[in-house]
Amino acid sequence: MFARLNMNEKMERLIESAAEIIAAARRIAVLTGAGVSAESGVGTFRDAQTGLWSRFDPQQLASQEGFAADPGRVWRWYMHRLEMVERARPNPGHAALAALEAMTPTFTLITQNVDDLHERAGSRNVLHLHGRIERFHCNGCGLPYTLRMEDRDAPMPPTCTFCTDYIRPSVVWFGELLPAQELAEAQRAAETCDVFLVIGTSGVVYPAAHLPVMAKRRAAPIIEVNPEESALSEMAEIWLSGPSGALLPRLVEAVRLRRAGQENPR
Ligand code: BV8
Ligand code: ZN
Repeated sequence: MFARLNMNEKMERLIESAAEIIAAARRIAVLTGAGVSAESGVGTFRDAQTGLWSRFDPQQLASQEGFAADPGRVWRWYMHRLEMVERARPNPGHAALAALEAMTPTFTLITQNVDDLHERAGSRNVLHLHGRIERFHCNGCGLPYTLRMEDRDAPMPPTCTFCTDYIRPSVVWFGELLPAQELAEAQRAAETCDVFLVIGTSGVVYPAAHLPVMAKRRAAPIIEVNPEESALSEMAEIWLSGPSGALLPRLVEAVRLRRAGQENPR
């Protein structure tokens, strides 16, 4: 009787049910958000606003309007976050997703995160829908820019040698289009997957948050890992409520055991 089980036994049961679905899947799509990097010490997008940044709205800072209004403030915010990312190490959740990719014929990791922790954990096929914080280009002419040491604690962004406009991080700001190639590949994964995993995202930013809806519409089961309820939880077949750094390794180990069992049936 499920109700009589204690919390850990319940979680064990849910992990087993999720592992059964994932072990049977040939094509897996995953959408990650800032929550998957939280245990690496990279503040999630909405609570990256710790300390002196707490009084600013990230949605304002991550926009052309915010950059035009105060380029220095936006530049310093990104240098602060870039330093957090560079100091961070991938956590067991990132490693578990890389291990799952290695044991799955068709695996697409779609991330809203602008950090490189999935790559540093060994993930190979990563689609960055919102760009990369460690890359830069000119806000005016698009010329790529290589960050110099002196830029990191400069009060203002560097300027473009070609058109003199400000340099900005190569991330997608609110109101800006997502990279067409990555978005198309992510949509194809959502349209063809056998299971869609949603890890560590509040599910409020579009069009990324629409991807699990596309999978759900074709009856692909959605499995969510998040300590809090998100905007996507009610469409999830299974919601593993807890931190991804702790739950993903347990989930992937359960999948590995099932897959091994499938290969050499007793
Ligand atoms: C666009 C880069 C077309 C910058 C970011 C419908 C269609 C199209 C657009 C819209 C639409 N409706 C509204 C819009 C506008 C807007 C939007 O979605 N607004 C929302 C807020 C309503 N979308 C856009 O502007 C997009 N552009 O569509 O262009 C267009 C063009 C012109 C005119 C009109 C349309 C661009 C969106 C991209 C914005 N850029 N980031 C940067 O990072 O600095 S988005 C930003 O939010 C981050 O990338 C972040 O990844 C993303 C989503 O946040 P989450 O990752 O979910 O993080 P969050 O903090 O919210 O949540 C963390 C979660 O982790 C929580 O659930 C928490 O419980 C969980 N958690 C915590 N700890 C753990 C954990 N989980 C697991 N383990 C843990 N340990
Ligand atoms: Zn330029």
